[in-house]
Amino acid sequence: MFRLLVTGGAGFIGSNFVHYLLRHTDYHVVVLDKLTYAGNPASLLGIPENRLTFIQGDIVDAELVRPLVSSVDAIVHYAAESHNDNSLSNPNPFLHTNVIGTYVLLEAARIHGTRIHHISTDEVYGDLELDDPARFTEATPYNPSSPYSSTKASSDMLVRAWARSFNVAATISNCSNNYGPYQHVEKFIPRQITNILVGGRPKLYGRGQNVRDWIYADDHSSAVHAILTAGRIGETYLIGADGERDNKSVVELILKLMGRDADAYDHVPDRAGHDLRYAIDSTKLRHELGWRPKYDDFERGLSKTIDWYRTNESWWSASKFATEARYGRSGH
Ligand code: NAD
Ligand code: TDX
Repeated sequence: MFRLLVTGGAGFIGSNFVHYLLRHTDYHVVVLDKLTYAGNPASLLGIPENRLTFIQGDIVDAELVRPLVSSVDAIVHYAAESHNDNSLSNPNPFLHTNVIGTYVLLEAARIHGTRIHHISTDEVYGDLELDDPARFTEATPYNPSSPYSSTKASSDMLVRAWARSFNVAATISNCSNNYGPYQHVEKFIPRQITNILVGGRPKLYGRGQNVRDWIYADDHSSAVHAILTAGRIGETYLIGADGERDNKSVVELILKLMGRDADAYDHVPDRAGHDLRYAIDSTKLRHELGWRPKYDDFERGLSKTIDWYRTNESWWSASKFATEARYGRSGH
C-alpha cells in the first residue's frame, strides 16, 4: 500500500486533502501535525484506523522527521503558519515552521531519496492592480509583501535549491485563496459566516475593494493529487479556479445567502500592507495534467460552506471566542 506523509494534515487544507485521499485512493496516510491553535484533530474524525496514522509533532524536530520520512513513499507538505494578520503581530513562528520546518523536511527527503510535493501560495508573487489584465503565471517574479508570504517564498526557494543541487524529487504548487469546510474561524469567509451565526456582524477591512481568487478546498486537493502522481519533477504548477471576487461582494453574498440585509456589516481598519489583488492563470496545470475545478460556481460552494458551519458549530465554537478577542485587541 502506498504510504503518504501529509504534514499539517489536521489543518484546513491538509484535512480536506486527507478526506479526498480516503475517497479517491487506497493510500495509507501518515499525518504529522503539531496541533497549534490552527490544528484540530476533530477535522480527521471518521477516517478509519487502517487508513490513517496520526502523529503529533513539530516538523522542525529532525529526530522525529527523519525516521518518519524513511517509512513513507512520498511527502505532501502543508504544515505552515498560514495567517497574514498573525504574521504582522508576531512573525517568529512563521520563520520557525515555514522556513526551518521546510528545510528539515527537505533534508530528510534528500537523505532518504523521498519524493516531496511542497504546498505554497499565490501570495509569493505580491499583488496586482485591480485593472491589470495580467494574472500570475509560473514565470511571474517573486515579490512577497507580508512576513507570512515572505516566509512561504523562502520555503519555495529552498525547495528549488534542493531540487537543483541535490536532485531531490520535488514539485511545488502555488494556489489561490481556499474556502470550504474545516477552515479556521480567523480566516475571512468562516469569520463572517460564524459572526452572523453567533448574532454578530461581518467585519470588512478598509473599503473591501481587495480581490481574492477563490477555489473550493476539494478542487485544491484534486489538483495536488494530480501533481503528486503525474507532475513533472522539478516543476512548479499554479492552481486556481478563475474565482476572482472583491471582499465587499463576498460579504454581501454571505449576508444574502444567510437571509440578512446586504449592508449589515461593519467596516474596520485596513490590514497593514494589504495586498490588493491576486489572480491565477492555471493554464499549465490544465493543459499538462488535464485538471479542471469541479466547484466552478462560487455561490454554490459558498452555500455548501455556510451549511457546513451551521451544522458543525461544535467544531468551531471553542475557537471563536479567543479569535474574536484577538481581533478585538488589534482593532479588527
Ligand atoms: P492552517 O493554518 O489551517 O493549518 C496549518 C496546519 O499546520 C495546522 O494543523 C497546524 O497545527 C500545523 N502546523 C503548524 N506548524 C506546525 C509545525 N511546526 N509542525 C507540524 N505541524 C504544524 O493552514 P491552511 O490554510 O490549511 O494552509 C495549509 C497550507 O496551504 C499552508 O502551507 C499554506 O501556506 C498553504 N495555502 C493556503 C491557502 C489558503 O487559502 N488557506 C492558499 C494557498 C496556499
Ligand atoms: O475579517 C476579515 N475581514 C476582511 O476584510 C478578514 C479576516 C479578512 N479580510 C480580508 C483580507 C483579505 O483581503 O479578506 C481577504 C482574505 O483574508 P484572509 O482570509 O486572511 O486571507 P489572505 O490574507 O488573502 O490569505 C489567504 O490566502 C492565501 C490564506 O490565509 C493564506 O494562507 C493563503 O496563502
